[in-house]
Order: sequence, then C-alpha cells, then structure tokens
Amino acid sequence: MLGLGVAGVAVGASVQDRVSRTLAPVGPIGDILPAAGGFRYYSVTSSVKRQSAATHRVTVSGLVDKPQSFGMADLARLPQTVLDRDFQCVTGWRVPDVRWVGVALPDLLDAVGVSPRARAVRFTSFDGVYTESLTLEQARRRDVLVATQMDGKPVTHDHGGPTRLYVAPMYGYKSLKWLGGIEVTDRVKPGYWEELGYDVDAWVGRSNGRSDAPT
Ligand SMILES: Nc1nc2c(c(=O)[nH]1)N[C@H]1C(S)=C(S)[C@@H](COP(=O)(O)O)O[C@H]1N2
Ligand SMILES: [Mo]
Repeated sequence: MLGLGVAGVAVGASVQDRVSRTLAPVGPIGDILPAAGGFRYYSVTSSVKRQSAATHRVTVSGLVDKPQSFGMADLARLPQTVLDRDFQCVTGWRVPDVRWVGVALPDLLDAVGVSPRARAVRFTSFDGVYTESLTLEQARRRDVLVATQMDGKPVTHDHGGPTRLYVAPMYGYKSLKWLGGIEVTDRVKPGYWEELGYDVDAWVGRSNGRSDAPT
C-alpha cells in the first residue's frame, strides 16, 4: 500500500512537493474549489496550450496495420458509445453518474487493425508531459472511451478536451486528459503517476490500498 501521504514520507521531500503541487489542484485560486458537478481540476503542469476542435488530432501508431490520425469528424464517424458512470480520483473524491460519450477504444483499435504482437497501449497528452498505459486486454474493454463529451457537452479544455481518455473501472489518473497520441506497443510502460508509486492496474476499490466500493 503506497498512499499519497505515505509516498511522500517514503521517498522524501522533493517528491512530496511534486505530489502536493500536482495531485492537489493547481492554478488560479478558483481551481482550488470543486468545480460545478464535483470535479476538481487536475494537471501536473501549470497550464496546457489549448487545442481547437477544428484542428485537434489523435494519432494512432505503433503495432497497427494502418497508422492513422483522427480528427473530431473522423471520431464522430466511428460508432459512438454512451456510458453513465462515476469518476473516482484515488485521493478520494468521486463524481457520481457522469454521462460520457465517445468512441470505445476497441472500436478505434479495430479501425486501425492491431498486430498480433501487440500487448499494450500507451497514451500521451498532446503537451507531451502526461502518459498512461493499459494492457491490450484492458484497452479492449467496452467501458474504456476516447471521450468527446461529458454530461452532454464537448469535453472542455480544463477537463482535457477536445478528447480525453475515460477508463471507467479505474481511478481517475488513468483517464488521461488532452489526448494526443495512442501507441500500440509490446509491453506496458508505467505512466506518469505510476512512476511515482501508484498502481499500474488502477482498479477502483482494489488497488492503491483502497477499498472504495465500485459503483
Ligand atoms: N494530462 C493529464 N491527464 C490527467 C491528469 C493530469 O494531471 N494531466 N490528472 C489525472 C487525475 S489524477 C485525475 S483525478 C483526473 C482529473 O480530471 P479532471 O481534471 O477533469 O477533474 O485527470 C487525470 N488525467
Ligand atoms: Mo486523481
């Protein structure tokens, strides 16, 4: 069990500083208060350059048959999946019953064709700072989305738009914001928070020493 506080104690002040700067809300004073609906704004960087929906692209590369980059119109042409699910951060806050709309990751993977050598999928934010990964089996779940809408509106910049990942069964740090790249790989590479001690398999209620009941 390596909780947030414990991680700071165990690895020393520099990481503790980083953790409080990052998993704690960052930015203007308004961000310290929970936003409407209970979300908190989290970013490991102080600001991320905005991308417009008109020019935003998600690049799918690596162990695939047809590497491709998808704009919003391309994503809209793929089958759309709607999920009404909670969003749960590993630090304890939860937003119940959010409506997520987007392309289920298995549908996106089918569109590019996955190589038989593939074992994992790696995600990168378009500012290049934040990373995440899933095993191929996890990435083929129907409750993992490239989300384009939250609660009936396009995903806002602060929530990681134009597109963000939404990994329903896992803690919020898996749901990478400002999605820029999806790379199909031969192995899982731990993501940003996982390098700092969080579990790579971030199942809600049974990882990170937590027992929040999944809903
Ligand atoms: N690119 C990026 N994605 C990220 C993060 C981040 O700092 N940068 N924080 C993660 C964490 S810990 C949480 S809880 C959620 C928060 O999403 P929100 O800012 O929309 O509330 O985003 C996740 N995705
Ligand atoms: Mo989080």
